[in-house]
Amino acid sequence: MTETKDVVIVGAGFAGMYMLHRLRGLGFSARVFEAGSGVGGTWYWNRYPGARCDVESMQYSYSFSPELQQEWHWSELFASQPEILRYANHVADRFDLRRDIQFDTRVTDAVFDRGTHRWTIHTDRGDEVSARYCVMATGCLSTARVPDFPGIERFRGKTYHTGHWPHEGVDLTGMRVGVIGTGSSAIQAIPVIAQKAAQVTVFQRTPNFSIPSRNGPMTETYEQSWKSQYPTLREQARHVRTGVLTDPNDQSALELSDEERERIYEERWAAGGTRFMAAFNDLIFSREANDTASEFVRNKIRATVQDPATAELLAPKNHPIGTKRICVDTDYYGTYNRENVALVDVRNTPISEITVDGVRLGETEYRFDAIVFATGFDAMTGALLNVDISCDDIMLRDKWQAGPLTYLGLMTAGFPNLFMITGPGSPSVLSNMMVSIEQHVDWIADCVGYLRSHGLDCIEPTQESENTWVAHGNEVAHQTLYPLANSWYMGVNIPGKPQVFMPYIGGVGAYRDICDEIAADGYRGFTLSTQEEALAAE
Ligand code: N01
Repeated sequence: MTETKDVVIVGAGFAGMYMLHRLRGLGFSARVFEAGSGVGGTWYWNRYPGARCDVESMQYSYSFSPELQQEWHWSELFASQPEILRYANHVADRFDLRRDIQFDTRVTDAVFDRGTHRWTIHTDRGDEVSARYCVMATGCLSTARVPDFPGIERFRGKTYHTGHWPHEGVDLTGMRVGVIGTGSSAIQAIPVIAQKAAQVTVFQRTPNFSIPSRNGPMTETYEQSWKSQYPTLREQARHVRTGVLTDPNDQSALELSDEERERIYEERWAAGGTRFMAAFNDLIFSREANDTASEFVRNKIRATVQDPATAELLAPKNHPIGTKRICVDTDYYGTYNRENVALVDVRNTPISEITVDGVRLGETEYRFDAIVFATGFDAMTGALLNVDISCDDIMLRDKWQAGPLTYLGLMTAGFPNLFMITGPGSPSVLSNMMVSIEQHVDWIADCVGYLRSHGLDCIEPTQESENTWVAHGNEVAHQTLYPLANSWYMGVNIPGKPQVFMPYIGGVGAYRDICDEIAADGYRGFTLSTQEEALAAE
């Protein structure tokens, strides 16, 4: 039996949940499909030891409900994964979302019919739903990736991926553990694993810059400083570059004396977190300015790690700070001073295979009881392209063969009535995801409300507007230092993936203004039509 809905939403993370809430408020019927057994998306899957958000919780939370943001209490400045998952569950209960979410169900394909202006969506559990609109709320970092190491299936011990951590937890006490990767996930996990494991060996291909979080318990005073001004602060966050209030300093790093610049870096380092990158206004634009910040952090690493050879290996030299996602940690570098932690450089001698007993590099074999793959994700496009999305017999993955093409990161030409929340071409991963999710959900909700109130039922970007947006996105990206790094922002971590800078770097505030102006201008750059008009035009 085909079920009929106004909207199908794919994913019940923070994007899918809020989308459902907004659509219900407008009187649309919606069905959410979620592959996991619960809500929370990223925070449902990434349960590795030490997992926590590196945006402060007072900012990494929904702003749409004044009651919700006043009543919820975060116990730490940076919430841990279990606490964020509790929050997601609380939201699902508070807004009675579960009755429209079908869990343990993966959407397999979605086909648009230009005759009816409807999507037909299928799932791996045999569901078939006909929907006017399809909203992909599939997340930017939800397709975990284990590199194709030969011999992986032979390993006698246990293997884990940080993005698919067992829900029952893992006891690594007394074990010899190999950790592959040194991105954000590994940098959070390694210090915690090292406290229990007998031995931790970290395999590093590219060192990352990491800033101490200075996490701590939430104080009543700090909490109230936010809650008493929430409407104002949330509004400010919506208009700053990253969607995070970081106390930006609008000075160039190059206009100060060495002493004064160093003093500012020291202050930011002591304060902790990603606000370090807001120390000066040109750190992502000027290599010379960036070098001063990069060298400051390298010196911090050298001062922290006792073994000089290990410190040099940990100090990033091949990419400017911030051009790979900056990491935020609790005692990451200090962990290398423990006797049970060792660092192995795999840049020059890559991992050749996984053996029955462990990991082999050239002639050297490292033996383990467990291997943790902290090897990242097929970011931004992976989850979207895992679904067979098609229109006019064209698959989205074929259209995007040379890289994702979108208008505003919200829609793609040739695929009407298909929305993406925080899709490629929008600020997404370069921003506070909560701010960007709310902005996209509100825009989409307003858009489908507009179509309904104007007697329309179809929206699709023109090819021209998409071309212009993609060109603009590339132009802005290349004004920064970001393309200098081999990052997942560029798709470099996935063999064969096209190398284009995927998120929009123009800033959350500027981007919001563009989206709002386009909507206010009757959805400039989109073709809006009724079924009859579309058929007549054929
Ligand atoms: O993944 P990553 P992640 N041999 O892709 C290495 C968000 N996040 O899960 O850099 C050896 O960053 C790879 O090396 P290289 C955040 O946006 C947020 O850590 O490709 N090594 C790299 O070191 C983050 O950026 C939070 O040379 C191999 C690592 O694996 C994003 O998620 C917490 C390899 C992968 O790092 C992804 O982070 C966690 C190979 N064959 C994550 N293949 C917070 O909010 C890959 N690597 C706190």
